[in-house]
Amino acid sequence: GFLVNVLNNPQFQQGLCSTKFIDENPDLFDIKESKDRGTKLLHYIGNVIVNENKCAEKPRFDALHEPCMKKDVPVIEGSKAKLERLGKKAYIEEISNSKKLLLTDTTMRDAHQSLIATRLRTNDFMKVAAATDKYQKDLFSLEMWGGATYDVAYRFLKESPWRRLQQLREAIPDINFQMLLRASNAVGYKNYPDNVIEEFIKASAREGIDVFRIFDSLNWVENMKPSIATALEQGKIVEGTMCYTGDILDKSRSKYNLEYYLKMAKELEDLGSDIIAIKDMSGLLKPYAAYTLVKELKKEIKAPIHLHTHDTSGNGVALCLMAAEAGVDIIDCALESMAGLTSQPSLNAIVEALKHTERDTEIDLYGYDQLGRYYKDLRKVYGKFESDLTNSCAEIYNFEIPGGQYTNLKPQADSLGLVGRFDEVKEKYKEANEIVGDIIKVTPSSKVVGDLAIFMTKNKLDKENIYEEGKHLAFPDSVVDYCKGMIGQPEGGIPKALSDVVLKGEEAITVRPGSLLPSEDFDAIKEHLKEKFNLKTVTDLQAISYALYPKVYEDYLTHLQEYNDLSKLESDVFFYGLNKNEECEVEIEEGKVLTIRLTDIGDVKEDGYRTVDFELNGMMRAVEIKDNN
Ligand code: 3PY
Ligand code: ZN
Repeated sequence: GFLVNVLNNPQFQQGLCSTKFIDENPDLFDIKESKDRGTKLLHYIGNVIVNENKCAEKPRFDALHEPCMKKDVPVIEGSKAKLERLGKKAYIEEISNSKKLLLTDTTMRDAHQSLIATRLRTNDFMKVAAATDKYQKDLFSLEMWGGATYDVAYRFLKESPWRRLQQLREAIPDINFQMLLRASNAVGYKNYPDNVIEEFIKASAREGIDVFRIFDSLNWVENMKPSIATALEQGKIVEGTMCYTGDILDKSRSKYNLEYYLKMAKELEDLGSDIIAIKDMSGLLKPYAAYTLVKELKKEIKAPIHLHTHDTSGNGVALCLMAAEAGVDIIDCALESMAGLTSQPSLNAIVEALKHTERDTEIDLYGYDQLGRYYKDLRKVYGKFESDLTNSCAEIYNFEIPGGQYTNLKPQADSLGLVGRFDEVKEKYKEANEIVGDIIKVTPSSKVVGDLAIFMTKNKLDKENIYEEGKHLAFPDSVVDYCKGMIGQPEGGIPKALSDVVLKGEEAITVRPGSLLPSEDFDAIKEHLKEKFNLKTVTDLQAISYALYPKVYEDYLTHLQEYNDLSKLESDVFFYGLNKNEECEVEIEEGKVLTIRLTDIGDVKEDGYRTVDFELNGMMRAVEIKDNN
């Protein structure tokens, strides 16, 4: 059917499948197939209405603010154009010499990852892509890919992250694109074989990433070497990254002290990093500590310093200003309607705070306001993914939970039968961190601590009894992998008392996991996918996605075959379906628009199905939907 035609189309196979792809390939759709697509859409929407929205009244959303494009802004050179004109070396030097503070906008990656469970869809970004390109040229970069965006796209949005990158690249040619790469964990939760990491980085560079922020979840530099080297070979900007934890001003905590970070920064610079990033994923870097850390790094390190933080404590802007005062070169922030709390500090606030100072960003906020108003409206459509965190929490300094995890841990605990016990889980998180050896906590090491915390809460374990009681218990997979050395080596090593009780005699490794993992056979993957999904050819990008996430990727392909491409559906319909007598339009190919109206939702019948009645382009159509509630 349609999917097979699409997937076999050479243009799709080369990964050039932009929105234009369908427009340019009308031969893919004969009349029967286009009917088929209508039916599949009705099934998707029917299923959302019955099983996601549980037949409830759908919230009403106002029209989204459309950024005004009329304002004449001074024509300036975009950061990507400048990078290409000057070449990497001179471009980086210019950053080092610049008095003005440069900014990265994380709205398209970390901001929504931390606020609304990474759910923003490509369709919604594309609506403001032109405005973004016009108004945000003066940014150092847009962080718009990597981290959790990759698997969430397949898992929950049923769209391809590669297509997002391609479409945004085409629509935003002038601004540097930045991604977050978990070193040997790529955009996943475990170490992958070296050849997977290599192919993934090469493909990301080819498809449009300019800046690779590379970190290891245990700050184990050994584990960062292959990805740093590969990204450098592609000629891209590499940000060698240190994850910040602890408190360098607290002299009673000696493990992650100033010397620790200075030493690591030096190592990363020696590996050829163009920029050194401080990744404060949990918002633990306090303002005065930020000042000291940046000041000392600027003395020791030639490369520019790029600061990333989260505003969970409410100290975000303050620490950015202190870092600016100490000479930081670039800071991550987000449009104000997507900033604050577990997200990044507000870009607008930082720009205003630095006006008429030495570090003035010289950013004209007009266009940023236009974009911010769009995201403010849009965020309501994603309301159901918001956490219930409504105020800043300085308690984060005590628990050290990363921004993204902070919003996820509660639903995770709830779903595992710990409803109403989140305070306990947070206390256990702290205790679990001690048990695993006071480690850096960021994806995926944060998952080890989170899983252990939940496990301890459920099994009534504490740091006294865990070594005895644990003998009879199977620990969570993430904890077992950690003890086996499969995510790497933490500072100070893995505590023996823990690995003894967790591994129960199994062996652990101390070398880089990637050096032991057998190479992935991409040809075999392609053959497998061809056969299983009846495809003529499989692209390199598809094979990479399978190598990273076999099950998630197969589920995505199955969903695509069942419901077709849903990327043109508006997000309110994608997430909530339709109300009775509400209508939506879906452009399934250029000039071909389907109008869909919901007319009735039937009662559950004996067989567990409901009949959902629609009008499709004015014609009555009923679909049978199984009610899973
Ligand atoms: C990620 O790895 O996705 C993160 O944002 C970690 O902070
Ligand atoms: Zn972050």
